[in-house]
Amino acid sequence: MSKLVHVIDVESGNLQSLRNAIEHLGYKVQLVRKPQELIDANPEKLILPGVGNYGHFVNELFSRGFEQPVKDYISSGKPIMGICVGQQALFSGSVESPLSGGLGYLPFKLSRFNNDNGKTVPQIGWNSITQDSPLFYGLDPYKRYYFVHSYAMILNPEIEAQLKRDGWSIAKAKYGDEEFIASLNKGNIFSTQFHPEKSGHAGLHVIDCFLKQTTSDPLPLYTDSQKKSLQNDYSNNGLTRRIIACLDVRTNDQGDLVVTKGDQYDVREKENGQDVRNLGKPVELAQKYYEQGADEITFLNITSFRDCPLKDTPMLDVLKLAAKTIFVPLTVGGGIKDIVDTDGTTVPAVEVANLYFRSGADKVSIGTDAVYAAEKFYESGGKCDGTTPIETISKAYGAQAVVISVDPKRVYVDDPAQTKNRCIETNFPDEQGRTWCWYQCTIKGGRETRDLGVWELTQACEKLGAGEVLLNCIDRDGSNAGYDLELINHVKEAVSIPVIASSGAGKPADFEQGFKETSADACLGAGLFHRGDYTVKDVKDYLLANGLKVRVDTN
Ligand code: 1PR
Repeated sequence: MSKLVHVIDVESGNLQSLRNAIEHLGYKVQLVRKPQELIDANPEKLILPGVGNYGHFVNELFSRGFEQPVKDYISSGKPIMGICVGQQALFSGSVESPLSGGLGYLPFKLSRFNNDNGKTVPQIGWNSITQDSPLFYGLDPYKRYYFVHSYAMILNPEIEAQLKRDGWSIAKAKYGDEEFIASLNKGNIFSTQFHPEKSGHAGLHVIDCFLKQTTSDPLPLYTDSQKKSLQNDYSNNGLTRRIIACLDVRTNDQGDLVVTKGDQYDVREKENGQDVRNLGKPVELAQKYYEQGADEITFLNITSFRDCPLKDTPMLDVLKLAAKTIFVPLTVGGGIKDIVDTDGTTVPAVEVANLYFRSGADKVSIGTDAVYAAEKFYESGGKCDGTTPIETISKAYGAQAVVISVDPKRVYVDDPAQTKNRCIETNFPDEQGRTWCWYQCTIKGGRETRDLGVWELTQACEKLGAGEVLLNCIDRDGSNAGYDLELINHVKEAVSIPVIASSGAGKPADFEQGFKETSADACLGAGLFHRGDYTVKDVKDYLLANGLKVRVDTN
């Protein structure tokens, strides 16, 4: 059997992770950037991966002349696998980009998920597939797969009946009250809406089955109690409770790249000559957390303001190495902005982000520049000119690739009229008994405060195209006192995109509280994992024992 896999690359996102996954399975990858290359190569197996905007992807595919060669390949009967927007491109269109037609193998249009009952859009997280007909290519209803998308082929009985008549087998998934197509199969065509290359061992197995053409693979023999704990109860719109391990990375005084961790953002030891705390090596720790079951890994370059030629940024190597063996989403933050490189060239933020995506990142997180963008948004009367990093990166790679990282501090006031920013009435008054407070945004890792509240910031950034909020809290950072639940509820009210709770988790019960007392979409921990107080698995076991579904990924 040929060990060469051809992958169509129309330069619309991160293909490095897919390449890593295929290579991990023992195959070689040949990227195909021109239609003639596809014709000349006459591949044995072809993958059509896509991320980001539907119109952008199909327009790239068509304008580069891929339509006919891909159709000819499909007619030849050789296996093809579409991934995410690569699956969507098989349909005739999407309401996301009404002017762009797809390949037309299925005569339906994709639509956007609804926001009903507080459901966040995009769907970001780990969902399961339902089994009401035989499954294919190693899909397993007791496993979880990583979905990240706002548009989907939403199902109804008529569409299902027509698909059946047309000979399509489908695997369905359910997000909130909407059922959609998670995977498709007909003859040599196979596709997934989820990202198998980011779905841990479960996803690697699906890719492996496609590459080996194992169309039907028997399910593992689960015991009844395993089935009970693994099966979806649809309590959280179908998604498991997402646990993120975060690594704050910087160079220490000896010049080594280390994972560090602060208390209220101060990362220096209180004794021992005030050294930068060294908690381990970034790639080793990330790998460890992946094996413990982390659903996502976030790397933050916390000294991004230091000058260094962009191509030598140490985080690029960290990502390249981490992405080789870690098959869950990777986020990178710190220094995602327009920069003037050390040789004087100006590099726009979208190119900085592109370098990270090409190195294996799935999302970039923007801190300081998100604050500047929101300030510009309000100064210009509630709009921007399309040039802020949030806008440029979101347009090129999709909202799901843009996280904003917020570093707020609580500020008490006697009266809400004392600030233009939105206040909350807190259950935790300050020493002076004041019960009104707002959350002030900071920049440069908490070094500078701005006259902008977290409510105002997150609303502006959502409008500009951010897809997710990483919500830190300087007051709680490193405190082990649990999350600031009032802050999380405040931001959840402000936006409809997913919100990641961060800062303060010191024990598994803090994660439970984060999920049960707020509608946080994910909970992040740092210090408790780095110090070895608890593993990610400890946290997940605790959540499961307390009635919250988590992803369990076994090899
Ligand atoms: O402004 O776009 O260059 O991004 C800089 C990024 O670096 C921002 O995301 C900012 O949050 C982060 N950052 C800057 N300085 C620090 C610091 O700690 N001195 N770290 C810093 C932020 C917060 C979380 C931490 C949680 C959980 N660290 O990453 O992981 O608070 O900690 P815990 O579980 O131990 O309580 P830009």
